[in-house]
Amino acid sequence: MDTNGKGFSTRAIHHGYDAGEHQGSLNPPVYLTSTFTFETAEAGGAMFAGEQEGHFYSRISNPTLDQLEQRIANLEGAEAGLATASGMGAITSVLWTLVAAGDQVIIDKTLYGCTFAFLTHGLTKFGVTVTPVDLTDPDNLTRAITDQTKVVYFETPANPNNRLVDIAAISRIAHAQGAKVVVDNTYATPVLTRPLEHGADIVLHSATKYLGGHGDLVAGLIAGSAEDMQQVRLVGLKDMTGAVMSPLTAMLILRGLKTLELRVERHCQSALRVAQALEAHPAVARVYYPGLASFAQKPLAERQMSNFGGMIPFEVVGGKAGGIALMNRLKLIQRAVSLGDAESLIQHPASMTHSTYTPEERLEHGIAEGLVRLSVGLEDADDLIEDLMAALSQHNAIAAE
Ligand code: 3LM
Repeated sequence: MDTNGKGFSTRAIHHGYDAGEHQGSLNPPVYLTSTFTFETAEAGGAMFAGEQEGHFYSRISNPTLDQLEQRIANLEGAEAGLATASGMGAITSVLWTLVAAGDQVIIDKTLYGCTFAFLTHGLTKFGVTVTPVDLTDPDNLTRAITDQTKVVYFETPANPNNRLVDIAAISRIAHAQGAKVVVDNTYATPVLTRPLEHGADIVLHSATKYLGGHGDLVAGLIAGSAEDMQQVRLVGLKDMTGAVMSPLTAMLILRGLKTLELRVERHCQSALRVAQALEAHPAVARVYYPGLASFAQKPLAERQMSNFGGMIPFEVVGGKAGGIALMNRLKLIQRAVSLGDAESLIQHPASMTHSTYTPEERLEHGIAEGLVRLSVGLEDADDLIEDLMAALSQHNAIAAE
């Protein structure tokens, strides 16, 4: 179907699929197959040599994944997409492709814990220099970038503290040195930010989160130029990580994408109300939500995002003990890592998602020990606020003791 010029949701539902080509099946068929037969032995050889197009093994390509890859590419404004088994599979497949021993990767100071661990403990074992830089000020990149810098890597908003990075400013500086810019867009989703439109080269996702949207799968997605995606497919994914998505998972994400815009609108609407209610409560010390007037980078949020997302990191009075006590008193909001699900989820980054940082690193990288992170789900905002206020009212009594 030609979805050129159509709106986001129309493209999320229809792009790249024509029921008429599949016996009228409204939804794309799921090709549950590991391998594909060759018409002739010569045809098989030609496919391996890259002289003939076609699917021959599902670690390299599969029609169901192909459908999903076209859709994410379209939604991110990219030439091509690539599906992976997890967000970490996306990150490792991209980086193993782009760097070699002797190269430098510059990363923002705040990254998801396992991404930080892969870069600082994993890649460095193979002779790659990884330099954390505070990219919230682009001038810091100008000072840190060298001829060895191959990749500048960051999240915006960053997990867990919602720090924002100016994609356009960072891309200008990186490109002047010939470095590629890779953005983890898991938090914003292409509904709120499309990094490639701001100059980034590659965008990637933990599709486990908002893109899948229902907490029932683990997956990753990548989008960028056709040339970069082909490289990542044939080097990083096929040979180095093997982190291939299952066709059943691709089907679930195609289903999730149909409601992505609707869901993200609701996540944002509820999150603003919850953030305002939290900020107004005396037992809450700080709320880091880009939609609040108190958020230091609000002008950048307004420039780079079409709304402010569903994630609320906040600190309660009483630091870490206070945060943990609050979590344990919640009745509706679930204690769990991950994010972007229908269910609201709360977790404690210092002991959970960001326990891969040392306490010193967390301090230096702006991840407070007392921070708790709320992923605002799709329940009624009134019920979420009631749950939080009930837990916080007990907090007042304890804090006063
Ligand atoms: C979490 N995050 O709770 P997978 N990039 C970002 C992420 O938040 C994540 C990944 C990549 C969480 C997972 S912690 C054990 C649970 C910004 C994951 C990695 O490989 O699909 O989990 O994506 O913050």
